[in-house]
Amino acid sequence: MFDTVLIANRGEIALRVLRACRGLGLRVVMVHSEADKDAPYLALADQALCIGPAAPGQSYLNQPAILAAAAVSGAQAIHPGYGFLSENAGFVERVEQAGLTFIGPSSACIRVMGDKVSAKRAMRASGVPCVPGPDTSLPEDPAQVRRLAREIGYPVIVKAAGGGGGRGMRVVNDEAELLPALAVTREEAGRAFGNPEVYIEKFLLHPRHVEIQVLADRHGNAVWLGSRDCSLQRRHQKVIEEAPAPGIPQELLAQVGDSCAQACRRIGYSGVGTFEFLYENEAFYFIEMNTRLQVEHPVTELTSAIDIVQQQIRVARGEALPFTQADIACQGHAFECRINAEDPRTFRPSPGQITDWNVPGGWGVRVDSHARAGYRVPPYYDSMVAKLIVHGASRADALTRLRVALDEMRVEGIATNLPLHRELAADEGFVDGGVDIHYLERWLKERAAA
Ligand code: MV4
Repeated sequence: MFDTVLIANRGEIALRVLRACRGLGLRVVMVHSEADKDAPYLALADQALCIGPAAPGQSYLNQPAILAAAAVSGAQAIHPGYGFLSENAGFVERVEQAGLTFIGPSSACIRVMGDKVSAKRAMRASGVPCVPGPDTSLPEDPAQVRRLAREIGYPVIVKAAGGGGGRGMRVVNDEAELLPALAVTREEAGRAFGNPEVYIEKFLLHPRHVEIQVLADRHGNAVWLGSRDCSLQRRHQKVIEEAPAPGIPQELLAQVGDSCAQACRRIGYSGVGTFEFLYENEAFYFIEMNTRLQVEHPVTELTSAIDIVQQQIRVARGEALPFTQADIACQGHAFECRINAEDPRTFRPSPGQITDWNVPGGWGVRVDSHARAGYRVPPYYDSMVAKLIVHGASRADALTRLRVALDEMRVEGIATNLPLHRELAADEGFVDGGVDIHYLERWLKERAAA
């Protein structure tokens, strides 16, 4: 059993995980790059160790340095946060082989889900509804490929098995485009992921991005904690998330949620996880599973009243889940705005020193952030400086609270996307709920033209 956790991440999630560790009476070792040496949250750790230069490849992705930091500090467990090494099966294997606990699923489960073809096969076999298309990678034979695409019906999408999160995919509108698209995607995938395997699916034109949060222990228990809608995104970067996904029939959601929990039991999954679905015409289509804690987990925490990070650590310690599906009741509605250090119109990153920092508060308002006045946002990492999360009894209540909180929040010294969030919180389409994955990019284009 571990009593010391090494946090192999930075920024708001490093602080979020530290707080969860403290709540469980655990010691905390933080690792950091040279660029983060003055980060205020490091002072809260029992020990802080520098693991390399600013470049992520030499620090937060530096596996030997992180394993050495665990060895010298006596940490017996590693929390990866999100991004960086959180879904790296090779790293998790090394952690396991070193006799340490990885706070997350087994390397075997991460490996299955990392290959999007094997993930789809496992999910379809477990009764999770998937996008129409084979759950095998494409054969070499052009005639066979053409037949498969014709069976699905155009448009189809070619995706790399090693891709995910929007990398390595190409839409194919008709048969003439099929083989060229296939060749290019294969070539790119081989270079980018070291795996040239590709697969095809029906391309859905106007879906929403709806996801299901799951939590599973190491004793075969698994639950789902409700839905989130993350459709409001630009270039695969989510901007605002909410829980639950609005306007979805409760019985349908329960059916899909139960299929996710069942799939976890079937594959021996443990830890937290997210099933990503496309949702179109009142139907769910599985696309990918994320085997990590997600940025947007707080909206689920506020609606489920479950501390997801604490539960993640507890199940890694071998504890059984303290509740069953029948105990879980989602209450009210929550939104999360990702506050980024970026120009609100051009989206260019805007690192630098924060001169003034005023965050909102009050009932139903939560701010997860590692920043403060005087903090210098480094240019080397993602530009998120805070998450503003609000909860209300209804979607309308939560939206009102979101507007009030956004008006209160002030960040000076760097540009942020707060103006964009304020505009979106007043936008009719967003206020109505249920916009599709293309809504924000369309909205930005129209606004730029006006
Ligand atoms: C799709 C799709 C339409 N049809 N698959 C993009 C990210 C990756 N997770 C999967 N993605 C998509 N897969 C089929 N069969 C449209 C997208 C997609 C998308 C999905 C979720 C959120 C934003 C998106 C933006 C563009 C495309």
